[in-house]
Amino acid sequence: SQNSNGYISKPKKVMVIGGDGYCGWPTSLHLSNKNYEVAIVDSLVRRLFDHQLGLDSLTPISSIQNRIHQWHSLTGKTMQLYIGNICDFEFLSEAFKSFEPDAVVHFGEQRSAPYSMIDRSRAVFTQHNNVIGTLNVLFAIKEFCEECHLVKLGTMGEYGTPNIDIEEGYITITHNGRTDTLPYPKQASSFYHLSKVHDSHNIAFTCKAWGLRATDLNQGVVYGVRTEETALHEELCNRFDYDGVFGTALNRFCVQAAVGHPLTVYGKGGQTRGYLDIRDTVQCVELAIANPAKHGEFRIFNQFTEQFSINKLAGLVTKAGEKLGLKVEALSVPNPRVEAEEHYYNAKHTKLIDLGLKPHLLSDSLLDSLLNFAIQFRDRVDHSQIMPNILWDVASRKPSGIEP
Ligand code: NAD
Ligand code: USQ
Repeated sequence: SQNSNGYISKPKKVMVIGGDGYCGWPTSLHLSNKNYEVAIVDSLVRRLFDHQLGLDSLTPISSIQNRIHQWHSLTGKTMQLYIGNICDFEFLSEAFKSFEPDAVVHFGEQRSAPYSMIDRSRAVFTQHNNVIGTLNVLFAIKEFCEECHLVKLGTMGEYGTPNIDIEEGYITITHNGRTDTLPYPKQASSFYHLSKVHDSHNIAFTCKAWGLRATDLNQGVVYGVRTEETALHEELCNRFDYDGVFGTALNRFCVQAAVGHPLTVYGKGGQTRGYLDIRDTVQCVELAIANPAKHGEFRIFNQFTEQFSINKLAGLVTKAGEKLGLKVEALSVPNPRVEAEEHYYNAKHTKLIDLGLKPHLLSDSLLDSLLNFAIQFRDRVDHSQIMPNILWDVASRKPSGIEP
C-alpha cells in the first residue's frame, strides 16, 4: 500500500489467534485479501471439543493446512500458521518473536456458554483457557512488541440485560454531587460470559499500567456462513454450528427449519440480543485494525447491527421457510438457562458505524440463502444434537469422563 508520501509501505502484520474458527477463519481470509500479512495461531482445540462431544459442523470443513494451501493456490497469498495453545507462554513467545505482529486479533477462546455450564471441569477449563490465554497475550505484547494493537473479541453478554440503556463500554454517573465516567456495569450470565468480563478487566488494567493499546469488540450473536472469500472454493468453506452446545440462535433456527424440526424457543422467547452478519464481523475487525486505539487507550465497541428477540427471529424464519415450501413451527421448550425471558433492551452501537461500517442488515434474501444453504447440507444433520441438554441450575453433575 502507498502512504501519503507516495512510498510503498510494508503491509501491516496481523496475528489472528483462533484463526481456524467460525469468526477467525473468514476474518483471516478477508485480511489476507486486503493485503495484510496474516499469521494464524490456533490450538485446534475447537475441533477436539467436537470430537469429544460427538458434534460436527453442518458444512464439511477442511483441515487448516488445506484451507491455507487452497487460499494460496487461488490467490498466490500466503499465511503463516502456528499450531499451539496460547496458554503455553513459551509457544506464544516464539510465535510473537518470529512473526512480529503490528496487530493481534484475539478470537482464541472457548466461546460456548452451554459448554462452560456442563460441569465444574468445563467451567474451570473455560475460565483458565480464556483468562490465562488473554493474560499471556498481554504479557507477550508488553515483552515483544509494545506498539502492537490488541483487538480482542468480547461479548455483548458482558453487560447482561439491565433495565437501562447499554452504552459502549463506559457510563457517566453522577453520585452524591460528583460525576465520573466509569466502566459500564457487567452482569454476565454464564461462566463463559464471565470469562470475557475478567478478560476486559485485565486488558483495561494493562492499558493503564503499561500503556498498551487495545480495542474490546463486544460482539453480539453472529449469523450466516458465507463471506466473499469463503465462497471462492469449497475448501475455504466456513464451519456452521447448529447443535445445542455451539449452535447459536438464528443459525440453529435455519437448520431446524430445513430439517423439519420445531424451532427451539427457550422459555417465553422475549430474550433480546444484538445480532450481526458474519460479513460484518470481518468488516468490523478490519475497521478496528485500520483505526488503532491510542497508547494507553482501552477502547470498547459494541459490535452488532440490529437487535431481535428470539420470538421475532422465530417469526422471521417461519415466514422465510414457508416461502420456500417448508413447514415451520416454533415450539417453546423449557429454558435450560437462567436468564430474563422478558426484559428491556436498548444497546448503543454507533462507534463502528462512525468508523465506516456498512451493515448487512438481516433481509429476506439473506434468510432465503441461509435456509437454502441449510437445505443443501440437511443430510448431514444429526437430529439428536438439536435439543439443548445442558442445564444452568445443576451445580454439580457427575463428571462425564471427558477432560478437555
Ligand atoms: P470458534 O470456537 O469457532 O473459534 C475459536 C477458535 O479459537 C477455535 O479455532 C479454537 O481452536 C481456538 N482456540 C480456543 N482456545 C485456544 C487457545 N487456548 N489457544 C489457541 N487457540 C485457541 O468460535 P467463534 O464463534 O469463531 O468465536 C470467536 C471469538 O468471537 C470468541 O472469542 C467468541 O467469544 C467471540 N464471539 C463469538 C460470537 C458468535 O456468535 N460466534 C459472538 C460474539 C463473540
Ligand atoms: N436461544 C433460544 N433457542 C435456541 C438457542 C438460543 O431461545 O435454540 C436463546 C438463549 O436462551 C439466549 C439467546 O437465544 O437467550 C442467545 O443464545 P445463543 O446460544 O444464540 O448465544 P449465546 O449463548 O449468548 O452465545 C453466543 C456465542 C458467544 C457470544 C454470544 C454473544 O456462542 O460466543 O459471546 O453469542 S451475546 O449473546 O451477545 O453475548
